[in-house]
Amino acid sequence: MTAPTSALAELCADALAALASAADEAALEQWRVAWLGRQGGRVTGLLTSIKDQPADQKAAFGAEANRLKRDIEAAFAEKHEQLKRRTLRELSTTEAIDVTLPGRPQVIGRLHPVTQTLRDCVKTFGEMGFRVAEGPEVEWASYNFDAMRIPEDHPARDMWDTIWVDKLIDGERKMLLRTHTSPNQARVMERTPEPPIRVIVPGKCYRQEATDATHEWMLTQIEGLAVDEGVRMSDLKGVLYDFSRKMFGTERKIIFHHSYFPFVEPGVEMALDCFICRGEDPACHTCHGTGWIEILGAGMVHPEVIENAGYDSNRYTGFAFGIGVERVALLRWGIEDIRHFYQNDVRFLSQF
Ligand code: FA5
Repeated sequence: MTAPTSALAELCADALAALASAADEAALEQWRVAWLGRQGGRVTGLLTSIKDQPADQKAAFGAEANRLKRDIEAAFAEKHEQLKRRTLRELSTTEAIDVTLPGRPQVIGRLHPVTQTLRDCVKTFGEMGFRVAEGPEVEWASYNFDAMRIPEDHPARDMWDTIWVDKLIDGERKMLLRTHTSPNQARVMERTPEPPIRVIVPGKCYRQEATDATHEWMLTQIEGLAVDEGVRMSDLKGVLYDFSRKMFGTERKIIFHHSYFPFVEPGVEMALDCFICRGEDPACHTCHGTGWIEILGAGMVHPEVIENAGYDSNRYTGFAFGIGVERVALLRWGIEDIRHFYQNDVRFLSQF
């Protein structure tokens, strides 16, 4: 740096001393405003004072002041570089990526166990020639009940505690969350001019249930319907045995009980042996001490339901079944309580 004289030399020394003590970029900025700032910067002031110098000294003072300004600016630029390099050095230790660390695992989702079971059931029936149809979850009472031979005030309506859609039509509540998939028997027949029919209808159903180990208020069912000439009860049993063997293997015990559903005659329930107590604990809360866990209701389609579809019930007969998919999932994996399925606990769900 050139050696400035007297007052200029002093000012230069002060500027450089202050610059040397700027410890970080914020302090450096403060220094820049104080010394080189356009408004009130001390070096800037020095330059504007050239015009006030006596005429014979103006040129020398001006030359000296400009040289000094260039020196100070150069010192500032160097300090700025220094601080920037130091900041980068610090960041390279605090913010560095350690490429030797193992990566964070990506959590990959999977199908819910009830969905897995549903798909396996659908596949099994598909292999037996059943095609899949769908029906609405919000259903008309006329399909859910009347078409299924459950007229208003019939005690059979009390079998299901219905969740009504709170909407009045002609002063009456006529829509509900379907209590079973059976209304689709009527829906499928209605849109099929003539049998044969071999169809399954999977979907959610809703009931106002006091929940327990085998009852939820939302459940998944698969309705099955086959209508043709000469369809017999033995066909129904054959299909259900085949389904059970494929889903549960050949070792499980299966039982048919007589049961009542207004839309079939005769009606049955099919159950599997209780995997928790094997029928040996009268206090078992999964099978309620019966030794059996019911998975489906079934039977021969009532001739009146066949006739309502416009088919001749002397010519056509059919069977129908309604499987509880959550129950199938319980039995398949030995889960002791159906309520685990919908509590959304990933520790439970990730096991399947
Ligand atoms: C019915 O829903 C009839 N629609 C079944 C049917 C279809 C009979 C065709 C005849 C012909 P049920 O209410 O029993 O029947 O239910 C059928 C199956 O759904 C039961 O065997 C059970 O596996 C399952 N299920 C019923 N209620 C619940 C519930 N609250 N929680 C879980 N699963 C249930």
